[in-house]
Amino acid sequence: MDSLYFTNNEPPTTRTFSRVIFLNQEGFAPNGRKRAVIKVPCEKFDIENEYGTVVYSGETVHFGYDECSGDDVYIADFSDFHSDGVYTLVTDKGERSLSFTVGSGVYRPVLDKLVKAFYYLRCGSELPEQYAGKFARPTCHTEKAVEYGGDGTLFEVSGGWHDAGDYGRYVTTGACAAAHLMYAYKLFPDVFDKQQLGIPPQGVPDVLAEVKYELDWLLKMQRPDGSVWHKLTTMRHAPFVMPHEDREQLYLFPPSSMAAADLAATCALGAMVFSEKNPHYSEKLKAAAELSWKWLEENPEFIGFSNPEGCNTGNYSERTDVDNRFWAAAQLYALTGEEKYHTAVDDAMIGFSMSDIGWSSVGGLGSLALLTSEREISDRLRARIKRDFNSKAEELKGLCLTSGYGAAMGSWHYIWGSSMNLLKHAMIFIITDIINKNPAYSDCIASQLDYLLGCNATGFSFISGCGEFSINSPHLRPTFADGIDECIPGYVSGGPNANPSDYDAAKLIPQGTPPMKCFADCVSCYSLNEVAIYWNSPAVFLLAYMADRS
Ligand code: G3I
Ligand code: 9MR
Ligand code: ZN
Repeated sequence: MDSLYFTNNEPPTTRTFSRVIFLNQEGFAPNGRKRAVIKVPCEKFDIENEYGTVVYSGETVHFGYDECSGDDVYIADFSDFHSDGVYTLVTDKGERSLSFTVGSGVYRPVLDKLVKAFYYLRCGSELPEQYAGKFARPTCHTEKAVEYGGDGTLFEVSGGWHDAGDYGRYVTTGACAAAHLMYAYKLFPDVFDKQQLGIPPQGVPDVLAEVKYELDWLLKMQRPDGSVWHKLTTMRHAPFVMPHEDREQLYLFPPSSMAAADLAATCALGAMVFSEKNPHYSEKLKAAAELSWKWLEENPEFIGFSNPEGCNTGNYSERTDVDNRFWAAAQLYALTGEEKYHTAVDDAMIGFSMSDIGWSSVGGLGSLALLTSEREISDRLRARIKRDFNSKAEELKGLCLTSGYGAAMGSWHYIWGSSMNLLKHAMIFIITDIINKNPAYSDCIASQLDYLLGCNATGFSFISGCGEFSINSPHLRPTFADGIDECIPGYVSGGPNANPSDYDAAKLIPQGTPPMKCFADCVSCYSLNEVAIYWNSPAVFLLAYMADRS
């Protein structure tokens, strides 16, 4: 989807939200915090049930000017309303919200859709109607790959998830997304134990079956010496065709030390997660993790990645690998208890955040490895982890409280993939509460979910198929090429980006638009509205936490 401007010679049609009340369009748990944001003057509000009967009345609080959206907003809080049902919020001037639910199961379907979205991204296998329904499609990308610049030897490296709206498969983002899902499972197992997603069963909870699909592919990306190819893509992004129609040559691009470290970490984590359920597989993952660690020891220098001439698929370049190596050491220490990993962890503690938790900065995943393990760690290390999480959470809480929409986001956070920033921040709040054994940030956590599901200045729910006014035209090849109007549900959009850099977004978003409003639900706008596995995965973590509490 190059440009809708180019193809039609006129602006693409995009939907805009026509109401003035913004709230979580899926709804709230009976005992949860419940809020709506109203962008016109309003003193009083009612909650009406499905039959138009007023079941609750309240007064708003004038929050004032919200910097990131440019809106002057009022807050309607009805947290002390606890009855199950489907409702609408109505202001004293007669403006109505979209409908929302109050009920203890409210977040389960959202969580299910978010996890199932990974299934629909499976590469190298058919999605039969039995599991994929109307989104069924043939298998894709099963041709063998060659090494870029190599001797033409063919490698069988099929499998894994498509990374995003494109058909590339990248080790660091895949490893990070799989790790988020495994940590969601480790911390909130009850939520997943009975989950029925309608995917091929593996004798383990479905979320782990889905993770295994990615781990199987990651294992193929490891070379015999333990080094790991950085990515597997065609030379250029495919046109907007179905995956099985993309038949260009696949290339394995040179190894990076980030890829080796992230693979070691994720396989070590997988070895722990699968140890009881599939011991043979667990051993295989452990061996892979150890092999890549050995390669990292033998190759202590940073080996980065940038695209060779002529290649335009994702770069996922990083400037350092110290955080990646820390994560690998921490995860291997948690798995084996061997002192050499503890030493490596202790030695690595300089120059990176220990609470950051996305693919480009994974120190927080190393911290999670240590926090969730029984292994002894030095007081110095424990103190550092606590300090990094607590100070970050306090800083983010400050942003959350000064945002009219409750987003823990400063204007600088609205970049390509801003949803990942928001979701990373939600994860940091959750982990800090776990560290302190005190739910001090639960309101902040709820606010991040509210934003994602519609309580933001665009009015969109940023998860496809969740909420009445949700994104439906993401930059996602199959969703465009399948000829079905409805988008596959469960995808998190990249979200508002104050520096829109694709051709259409740059034209569509007027200069000076406030950061939170720099968004369009437009298929060609990849810098605003693409989807990605590593934007879905922290959302799974957040929804698992929310479902666990409701
Ligand atoms: O970190 C800087 C920050 O310091 C600066 O103030 C800010 C101002 O724009 O930019 C920040 O960098 C941004 C960076 O993402 C942060 O991660 C860049 O502007 C932005 O262009 C960059 O976008 C990345 C994009 O690829 C382009 O490289 C996205 O993070 C990344 O998610 C995205 O990944 C693509 C893959 O290449 C291909 N597959 C799809 C995937 C999703 O869109
Ligand atoms: O579809 C691609 C998307 O996944 C990437 O995030 C984006 C940036 O690398 O690139 C998209 O592909 C575009 C390519 O870069 C330029 N030509 C148009 C492509 C979209 O169809
Ligand atoms: Zn594929």
